[in-house]
Amino acid sequence: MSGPKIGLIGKPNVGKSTLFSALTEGSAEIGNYPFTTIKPNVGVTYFPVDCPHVSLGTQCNPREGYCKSGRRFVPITVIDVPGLIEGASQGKGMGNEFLENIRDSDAILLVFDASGRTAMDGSVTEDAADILDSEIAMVRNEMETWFASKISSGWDKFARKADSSGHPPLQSIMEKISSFGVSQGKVQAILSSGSFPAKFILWKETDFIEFSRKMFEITKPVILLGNKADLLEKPPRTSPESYLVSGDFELAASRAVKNGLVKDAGNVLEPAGQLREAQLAAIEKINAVFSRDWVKRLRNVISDTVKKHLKLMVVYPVYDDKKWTDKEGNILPDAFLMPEGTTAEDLAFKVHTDIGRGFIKAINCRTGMVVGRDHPLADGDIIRIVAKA
Ligand SMILES: Nc1nc2c(ncn2[C@@H]2O[C@H](COP(=O)(O)OP(=O)(O)O)[C@@H](O)[C@H]2O)c(=O)[nH]1
Ligand SMILES: [Mg+2]
Repeated sequence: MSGPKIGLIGKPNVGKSTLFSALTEGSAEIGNYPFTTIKPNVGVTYFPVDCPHVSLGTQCNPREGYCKSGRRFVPITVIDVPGLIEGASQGKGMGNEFLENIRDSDAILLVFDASGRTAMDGSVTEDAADILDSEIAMVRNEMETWFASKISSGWDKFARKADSSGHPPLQSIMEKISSFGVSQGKVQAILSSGSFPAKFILWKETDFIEFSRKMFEITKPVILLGNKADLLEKPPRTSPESYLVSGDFELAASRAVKNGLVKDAGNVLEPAGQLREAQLAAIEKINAVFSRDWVKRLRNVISDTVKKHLKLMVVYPVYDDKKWTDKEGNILPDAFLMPEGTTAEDLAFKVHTDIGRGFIKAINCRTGMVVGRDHPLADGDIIRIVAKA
């Protein structure tokens, strides 16, 4: 699967599968009862950017994603993580296997029912505004406890060996959590952000939880997504930093676009062609919600997740610095989402390990300037890597 991965996580019935469908137009099941989604659903959504092919006066040939009217749609993987209930990290409900999806996610959209009508066990309640904060805390706690239990399993044996090995603690802990794919720099940042016992054998439950918390903070941004905004007259009095959306209306909008009934260019939908009265009324109802200033469109949540939270930028590697093509003549075949601060050498390694190893120099194809291996790239850069064959 392609691009960065975003996991949709939350208790049953908050609308994860609806949001997943709206994003991917896939076929996740939608139902008004817990555990509709038995297996994690994985799909693709797109992050649009202005495509540089426009300045060439030609059309690009994307290997992944697509390009339409000068907009390049870069793929992003979305994972619908089912069945998180209180106690899941201890194996309750469906158990904690599904939490493995967190391992794969670069960012987590913590979905909650902003209308406060879904009780903790997923059943429908009428008045539960107070549960929002505890709901968010519950989901966070389950994720953190789950990861803490992953670290602490087999700890005594690990700790005795590591403490007596004479290896640097960083090296030991890197090996312990290697399956999480956290870079050495980030593990270092986690360790120095808290006060952890110098000897591993002295680590307690609270230290594992602390490590887990910092791991999310530093490596996997958790973004609060309040769903079912269409049921609200005003924003709920919780978590001011959360995004408020309507998965139901987003799904209706994406299906209407697919059927050619509406255009969805700006914030609201525009009727396309002759529509029946009922259809026009539905569009009006959707637009009334989309145009509230405290309601966010789903695609803007994704674009904030990519830019603001994951801090990614788009870089285009090419083989020919004049024509912006690969060896086969495909124009701008790749658009990679890479972290801010990515260097020319990082890009070379992303293209291919051999290209990274054989790195000689890079060329900024817009300016024709040579850039060195440590040169940080900028958003939208088109780069030719020159490497030893
Ligand atoms: N009013 C309203 N209902 C929604 C919204 N999103 C989902 N639902 C409903 O909530 C129920 C559960 O949705 P589902 O996506 O299956 O939740 P999941 O268990 O988190 O995957 C379904 O009846 C959906 O139609 C929304 O934005 N507004
Ligand atoms: Mg579901």
